[in-house]
Amino acid sequence: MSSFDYFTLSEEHRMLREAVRDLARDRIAPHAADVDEQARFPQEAHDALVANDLHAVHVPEEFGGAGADALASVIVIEEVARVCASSSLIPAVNKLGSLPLVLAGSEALKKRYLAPLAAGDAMFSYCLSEPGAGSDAAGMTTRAVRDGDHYVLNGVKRWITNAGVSEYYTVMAVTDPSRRSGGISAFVVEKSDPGVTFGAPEKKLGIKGSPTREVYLDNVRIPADRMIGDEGTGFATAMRTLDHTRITIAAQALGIAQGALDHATAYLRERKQFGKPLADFQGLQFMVADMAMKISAARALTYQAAAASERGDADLTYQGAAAKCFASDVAMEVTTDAVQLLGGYGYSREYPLERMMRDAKITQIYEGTNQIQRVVMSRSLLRAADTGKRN
Ligand code: COS
Repeated sequence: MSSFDYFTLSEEHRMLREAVRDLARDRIAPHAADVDEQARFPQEAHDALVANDLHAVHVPEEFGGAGADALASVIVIEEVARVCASSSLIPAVNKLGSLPLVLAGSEALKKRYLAPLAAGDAMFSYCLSEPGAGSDAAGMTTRAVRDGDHYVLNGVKRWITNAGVSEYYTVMAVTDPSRRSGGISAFVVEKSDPGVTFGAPEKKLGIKGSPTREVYLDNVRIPADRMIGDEGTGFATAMRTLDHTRITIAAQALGIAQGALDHATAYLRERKQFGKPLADFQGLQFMVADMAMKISAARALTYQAAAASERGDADLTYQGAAAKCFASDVAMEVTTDAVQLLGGYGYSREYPLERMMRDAKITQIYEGTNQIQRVVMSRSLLRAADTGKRN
């Protein structure tokens, strides 16, 4: 990393980066290959992140958290993803799952659920997608029916990251089927609530250390005060959450890409062919130059979006989508090129590049496919043009 990359970072952010980088190198990287190979939860990373208060830095101080800003979350996720993408989903999904609460929950609900998260006693997952509702999130069918002081939830949520490991779940469900997005509400569901069960772990191409399962809600009866915000506001809360957390996926993509570039440049300096290091071949020099240039652009966009998230800028929807879309495309390109640069060694599971390439792919898909990001960006831009203001 050049000094230019530090240009906009405060002393505090720079120190955070150094601390996470050291932790990732010493406590997370040594297990990354095994976590992937065994498709097992990265418990060592979890424990190291919790011990150093890096598992959910976004939780406000009043609820026992570090109260760190959006750029701090980005830095943590980027540095962890640089060595192990699966492990970076611990801080990323803790933020995704709990942000609806931070944005729209009652004080009582926040106190009850954010404190255990901040203490490292519980993780949070986010349940929006369903078997029949992926990109069309408002097409969900999970129902929440009021029954006195309770709601009764029934349905299936799919592709839920860290399901089964997390204690808490933010669940979006239909409370008024006569309306589309305006009939959706958000709830906190606990793993121990009777009627909550989990499917078998999905067999995935990458991020194998991060468990992805279905969540089954079978007559799950929860107190009505577990609703996040007012009835009918759940979809807007879910979308507002994604505006902030798509930036964490950009950070993850950025970290994966940087990790791949680091390995590739080290390899080019060491590996000799035709009597000289690969680093002396101009064709390969141009490849690493392009990779680094794209990473620098992705980092600038991601950090800028983090600043927009922190300030709550009017164009955050656009910025979050742009950062996620661009950085994830960069991660896919850079990791593919890194595999190419290492040749057979890039393709071998003895080396980390093929894992990074597999891990990069998901960043173009989750928290909204990159096609959906383009829908989000263009709507935001064209709506702004309609009303004559920049949105
Ligand atoms: N912030 C606040 N409110 C928002 C919002 C945002 N970013 N985006 C949408 N809304 C509100 C809209 O204002 C609208 O409210 P009104 O009906 O009161 O005007 C409502 O939500 C519905 O919005 P819209 O009409 O745009 O919804 P669509 O069904 O057309 O869907 C997309 C919009 C496609 C953008 C949305 O479904 C989406 O993001 N899909 C991808 C979901 C996703 O990322 N899934 C990954 C799972 S999480 S790992």
